[in-house]
This record gives sequence, structure tokens and C-alpha cells, in this order.
Amino acid sequence: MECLVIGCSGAGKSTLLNRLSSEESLPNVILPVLTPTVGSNVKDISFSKRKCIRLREVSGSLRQTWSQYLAESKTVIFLLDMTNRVQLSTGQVELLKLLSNPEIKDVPVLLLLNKTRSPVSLDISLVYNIFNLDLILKNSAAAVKVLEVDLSEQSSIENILSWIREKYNAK
Ligand SMILES: Nc1nc2c(ncn2[C@@H]2O[C@H](COP(=O)(O)OP(=O)(O)O)[C@@H](O)[C@H]2O)c(=O)[nH]1
Ligand SMILES: [Mg+2]
Repeated sequence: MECLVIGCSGAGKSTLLNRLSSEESLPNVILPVLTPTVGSNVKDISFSKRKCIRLREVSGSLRQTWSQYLAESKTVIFLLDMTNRVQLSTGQVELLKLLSNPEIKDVPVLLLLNKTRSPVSLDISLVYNIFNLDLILKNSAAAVKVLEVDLSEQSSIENILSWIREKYNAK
């Protein structure tokens, strides 16, 4: 069962797929500038014992279709770009829609507050306040784990990987 990777355009979905599926170890890196994905994009991560998990990115421009992928998804990773003030309200609406969808009930969600190492990243507590994030999480039908990350950092990638391993029971 796939892991659905969603979030507004530029939030870091393709970067996440690339970082997680990379065969190399995961040092801190300078991230390349990517062109926006149009449509959907898949990458596989391999674990030992031939366990393979497919990550499916569906672009921000297709956000009306995100919910259609829930039936095939065992987990969801939702990214929010902490440097993009303009996009945050769209992100909030989409997150609310996702978490109030009846299909999300048995689907664990990983909410990534991304780009937190950027000098123009918003203050996390401010985002919690503006977003009413605690309330959103409290009322969510899905189990939501929140991580503050920066995809350039090895430690962030490792934290994301361990969440995936736990949910798929993969070593
Ligand atoms: N500083 C910083 N930049 C990031 C991070 N994640 C992604 N980016 C950059 O944000 C841009 C958009 O990322 P991309 O993965 O294409 O976003 P997508 O549209 O959600 O697939 C790219 O130039 C990435 O290098 C991050 O954690 N920190
Ligand atoms: Mg993309």
C-alpha cells in the first residue's frame, strides 16, 4: 500500500521522495532547485527483507484529486512550507479537509512542518496559533504525528524514515 505525499506546490514533496529513495547515506545536503511537478510522481524505498514502499506525490495543482488516492494509501505525509506565508491558509484548508474525510480514519498522517532551517521560516508557535493546529489535531479522526523538519538535514530524514518504518513494520 502506497504512502501518499501531498502538500501545496513547492512544499518539498519531490525533494522528500528524492531524499528518501536515495541509495546513498543521508548526509546534510544543499538541496537542488526543482521544477514543479505536474501530476503525480512515484518513487520506491527499499528496506531489508525485500520490503518496498511506494511513495506517491500528487502535485499541489491537483489538490482537488488528493482524496481520490486515499483508498490506495496506507499512510499520508502532508507537507507545509514554513517559509511560504501566502500558502499557509490554503495548506490549512487542505489539511482540515483531509483530516475530516471519513476515509482518513485508519490512515496515519505525518504532518511535516518543512523548511524550518531557512532564515525566513515562520515561528512554529505562531503557526500553531494562526492555524489553530492543536484544535485541528485534537478533532482529527486520523492519528497525526507532527514533525518540524528541514529536508536538507540528515536528522530530519531519519526521523521521517523511522515513522515510515514503524507504520509499515519495515526494518
Ligand atoms: N531550504 C529548504 N528548501 C527546501 C526544503 N525542501 C524543499 N526545498 C526547496 O523547495 C523547492 C520546492 O521543492 P519541491 O520538492 O519541488 O516541492 P514540491 O512542489 O512540493 O514537490 C525546491 O527548490 C527545494 O530545493 C527544505 O527543507 N529546506
Ligand atoms: Mg514536486
